Amino acid sequence: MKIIQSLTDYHNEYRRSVEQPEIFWADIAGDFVWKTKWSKVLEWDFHKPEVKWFIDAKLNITENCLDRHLPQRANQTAIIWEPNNPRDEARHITYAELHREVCRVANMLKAHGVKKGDRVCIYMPMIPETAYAMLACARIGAVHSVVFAGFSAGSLTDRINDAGCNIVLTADGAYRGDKIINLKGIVDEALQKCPDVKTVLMAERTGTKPPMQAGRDYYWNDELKKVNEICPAEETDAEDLLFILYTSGSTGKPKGMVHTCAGYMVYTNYTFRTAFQYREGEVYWCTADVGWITGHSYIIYGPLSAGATTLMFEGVPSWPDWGRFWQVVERHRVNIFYTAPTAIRSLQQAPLEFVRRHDLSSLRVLGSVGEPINEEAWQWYHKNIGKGKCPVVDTWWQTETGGFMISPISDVLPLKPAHAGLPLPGVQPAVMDEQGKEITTSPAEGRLVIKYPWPSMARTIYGNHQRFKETYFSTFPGYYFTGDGCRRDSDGYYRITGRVDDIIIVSGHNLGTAEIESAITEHSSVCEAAVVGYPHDIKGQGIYAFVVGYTMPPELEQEKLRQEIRDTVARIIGPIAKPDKIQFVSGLPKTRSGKIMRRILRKVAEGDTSNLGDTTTLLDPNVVEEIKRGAIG
Ligand code: 7RM
Repeated sequence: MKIIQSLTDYHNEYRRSVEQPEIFWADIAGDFVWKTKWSKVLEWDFHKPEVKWFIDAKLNITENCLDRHLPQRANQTAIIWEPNNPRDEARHITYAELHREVCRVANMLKAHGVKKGDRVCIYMPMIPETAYAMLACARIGAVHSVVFAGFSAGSLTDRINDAGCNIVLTADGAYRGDKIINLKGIVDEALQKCPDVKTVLMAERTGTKPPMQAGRDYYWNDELKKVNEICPAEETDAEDLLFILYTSGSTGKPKGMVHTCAGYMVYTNYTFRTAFQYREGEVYWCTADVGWITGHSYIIYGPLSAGATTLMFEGVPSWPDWGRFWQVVERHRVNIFYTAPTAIRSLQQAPLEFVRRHDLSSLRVLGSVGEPINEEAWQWYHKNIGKGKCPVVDTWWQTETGGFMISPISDVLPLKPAHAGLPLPGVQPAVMDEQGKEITTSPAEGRLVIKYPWPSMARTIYGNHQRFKETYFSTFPGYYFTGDGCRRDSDGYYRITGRVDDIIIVSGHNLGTAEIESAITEHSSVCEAAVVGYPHDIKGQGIYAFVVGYTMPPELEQEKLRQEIRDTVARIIGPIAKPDKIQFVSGLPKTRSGKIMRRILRKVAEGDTSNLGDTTTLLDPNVVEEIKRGAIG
């Protein structure tokens, strides 16, 4: 494969990828280990929708992440694991060790009856066992469904049942700064409503000795002792499921996005190497949790398939103090550092002394992901962390896209602060106007769609292809709709402006407002709720809830009720979804047909009530006055 090294390379490669996409991707795919090559590169139809890449090819992704590296890099570090507590020692796991551990865990799964195609739920902290677990599933052709360990028991129940998992991998507890989270306790609670789960394998991290249910729960290390370390890689089809990963929807329950083996492997590898210009021997650190797509694609699969050294960090940026990230960069001589704008903004608030104290001279590239990065944060990051020398690679992509779509290419494409930039080769974005027509001139502003398939796109929503079609392929028939708005300038650079649907991004986490509303109404005093996002200095967006009680709570009881509502949401979804602001109202602004006018609520939440637009279609315009009066600033 050709790695782009100049602006000319980029333009040539981009042109080739659009004019001859199949040849372009076949070239790139040629560098991997296949058990059988493809008979055809691509079949697609965005109307059905159906997309297949590398048809009839057989492979195992772990052979590409592990076995093929052994001849040259058995003793190179594959994973640097930095524990939560800076006083504890980091671990360096070589490719040989990683290979061995993955094979052992794979054999342990087999011993517990896991077969090709089975779904395995992984609810684990940021420890090496979690990486082994994901790769072990892939090794035997099982499908992992990683659930972020910050989700509540209820969210875990839903995800386990939706994916039809009958085994859960977990740990006794998780460290997060100075806190211990009782993961096994959450699993126990979740499993009360998961009749199909027969087995729980529990790694020990915190040594908290939670109760174990005989016949169901097993200690990871005991089970591991019973198996050997030889595990041939199962042959999977290019289009077999590699994993399911849930993401919030603008309505209804979270969607289990399905990713398949070959296209995902080829694309995450290509984009990792291209956007960051990864160089042999470099240390790369992505601060995401493996429970999100960023962790899947750019802590595990992309870097490992590229033979990189990837750092996995168990801790948080703020503990023991705000210098923790920079201490890790210094300690491991990190060359590529990839984080989220929300983290950058909170680090920016801490005294600069925390940055200055550490030697950051190893840094070569900085990355950003998860939400639009505001210009101020971009400048701070570039100046204080990158010392003005490191390009900021602002990667725009989604759980659904599997890998980077629009992104700067380190040192190759001229940077524009706060712009994701140009599409990577193979990606054909377009901007649609209000009427659903493509705007072919620049500058342009509208909704961002993708016109042509790329290898790592999600293939469906697990168990609900109809919803997949409705969510992504119906707004603009024949196009993949991203749900994002964007602007394209006269140089063709894209700037993503944010979601245009009812998804809000809070500290880089996608949350469906409908899901939060439904959690709030679980509180016995709440009759109805509407949730919108509002600009928040650190989190990007904050959560503003308008709540209608069965009776209006008296002033003195409101704070207590707010706390109860927050607790309810934390219990049902997880602490990340707790509303920042809760305003009690006697009614919501609704149209005559009963639709909540969110536009008005958004304005109120943003603190801009000067012009609420047309309110004449409201059933009861008086509620607007009341809402304006009670707005929480
Ligand atoms: C990777 C990830 C997807 C949504 C997406 C956007 C927003 C992500 C950027 C961004 C502007 C970016 N997957 N988003 N990256 N917006 N610039 N560089 O975050 O499924 O969790 O979220 O995140 O709105 O649609 S995700």
